[in-house]
Amino acid sequence: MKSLRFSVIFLFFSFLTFCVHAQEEYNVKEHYNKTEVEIPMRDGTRLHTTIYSPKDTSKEYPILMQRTPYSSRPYGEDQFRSLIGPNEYLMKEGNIIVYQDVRGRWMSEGKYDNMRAIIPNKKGNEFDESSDTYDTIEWLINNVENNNGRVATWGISYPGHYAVASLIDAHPALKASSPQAGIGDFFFDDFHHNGAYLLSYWRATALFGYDKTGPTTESWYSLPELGTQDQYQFFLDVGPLSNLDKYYGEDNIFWQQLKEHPNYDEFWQSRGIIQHLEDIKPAVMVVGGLFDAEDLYGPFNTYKKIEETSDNYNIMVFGPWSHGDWARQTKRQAVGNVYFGDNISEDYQKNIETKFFNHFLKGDARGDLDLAEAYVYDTGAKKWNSYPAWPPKNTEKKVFYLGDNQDLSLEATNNKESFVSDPAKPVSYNNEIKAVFTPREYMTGDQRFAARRPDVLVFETEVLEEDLKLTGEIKARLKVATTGTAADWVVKVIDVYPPDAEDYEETMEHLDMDNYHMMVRSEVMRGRFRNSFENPEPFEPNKKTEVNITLQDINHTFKKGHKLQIQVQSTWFPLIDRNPQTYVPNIFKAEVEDFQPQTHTVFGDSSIEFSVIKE
Ligand code: PG9
Repeated sequence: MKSLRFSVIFLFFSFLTFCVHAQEEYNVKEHYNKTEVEIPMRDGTRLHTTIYSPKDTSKEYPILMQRTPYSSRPYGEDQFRSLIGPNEYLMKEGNIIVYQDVRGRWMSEGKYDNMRAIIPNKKGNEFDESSDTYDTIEWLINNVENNNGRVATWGISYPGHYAVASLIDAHPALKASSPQAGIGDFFFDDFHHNGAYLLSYWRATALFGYDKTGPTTESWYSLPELGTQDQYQFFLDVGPLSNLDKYYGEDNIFWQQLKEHPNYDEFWQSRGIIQHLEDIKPAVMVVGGLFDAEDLYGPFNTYKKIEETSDNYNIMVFGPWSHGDWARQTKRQAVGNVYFGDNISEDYQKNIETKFFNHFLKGDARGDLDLAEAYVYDTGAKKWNSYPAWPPKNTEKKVFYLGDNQDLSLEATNNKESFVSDPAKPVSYNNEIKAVFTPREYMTGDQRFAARRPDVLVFETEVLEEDLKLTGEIKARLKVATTGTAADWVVKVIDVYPPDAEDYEETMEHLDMDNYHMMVRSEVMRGRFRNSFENPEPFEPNKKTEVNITLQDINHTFKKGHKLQIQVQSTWFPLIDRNPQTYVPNIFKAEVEDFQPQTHTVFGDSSIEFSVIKE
């Protein structure tokens, strides 16, 4: 607790220092004018839009726009943000920076729709986030003084999703976009992973669940207070998800939608944006964090889909970042206990992000854009790699089997390992009693607490005699059985540190990094969706069954002296909700008696397929 309090105070004062520093060094109000306008969309709905324009009117500027559900505050033409734009370099050199409250949020009119579905071939006044962006750009280039007719969009997370939307049927003035950790699909990002509901996001349901009555500068929702740091205990005591209804009534539209759509039905499918990324014209730079707990599916699949369907300029940058770290000014980059290096975010902002925007917005004459196709940090060797393609083309599969006495073997075995999975005593997803709004640090968290539980299977290599670099896609091909009729399957890829591993400033004071079991990648498959996300099916008790899980890409060197470890488990609480392990049509409506301990088995011909760069 001491270290937590210290780190919160430390973070608070470093944030204050940053603001003061940014303000001391650069005062936005001295260099920019601010106006607020209501821009009419094609259906007449007016969107509240804030425009920061450089006071120096001796030249023209491009427009950099972020559309957001999180407010374009501060409101009032005499109230200024201390930092505007994607980074301080673009702010200081002068650009027209625009923030817009998306339809139905804050000071904008209209009705909000979570992950509003894109309407292909819109007719008449039909609208979506793509047309709202088009109409906004059309208004801006015709009404904002000193603009050079070139526009870019950017944003992180939900704003990143709206940047992706700007690419579809893009306005011709949209020359570039940088969707960063953009949500791709709420069935695979944020609120679900492969159909498992992220209970850890439950409080965030309030953020998007309630309609407001009109334009407002004040929030119209409040987050439920759990009254404890111990979210594991809170949600265990709650029991079946239906007991949460007392916190969110019928007026929480999003909570109702989550409960009514447990499967990947038309409701979720229509809201996925990846499917619409065809024939994209503007230049795109996708940015993501390799330890982003919120949106990994979105950015990886945005880049890959555009690469597949379009011949525009399309690159990606994935660093050793958790959600949004790349936009911060923290000198030391760390995620949880693990430190990755100095000035990683600043170097990215200065030498990649600023170059990208200037090249396409200012026709920057400073030489050709010599950026790589894919910058992907090696999170084990702790250095940047650049690749001519992603996933790299010159790779081959490296397959490990979940073998005898829990070794990772290069051959399948006839072995099998069983464990009792008890929903009354689920495996925690992290080892700290600390309430979260959305999960973050577990992405590099120490997994020793789990490895020592009888309901977590552990398979590992011997101590590596040479570096093992795993780069690209990961596919878990499990062969399992259960005495029940439903089960979740979690696969975790772990880097086991040697006894002499160095500690970092960020390492919690009670912890040493020797034998640290660092999470590198993890994913869950809700077993009912193993063959189809749209049409779930039960397990046949005790029948050997295939469950395949795609884990998000990695670029990680397991260094000599380390070990590669795989953990397999069936509860992950309260990151995800508990599976009753009795097949019910909708787990949101499961009853107490549905939650039963069951014995699960993992067979020795289960495998984890990695990719390695060919020598
Ligand atoms: N993807 C993040 C999020 C979405 C919905 C709820 C909570 C978080 C984000 O937009 O930051």
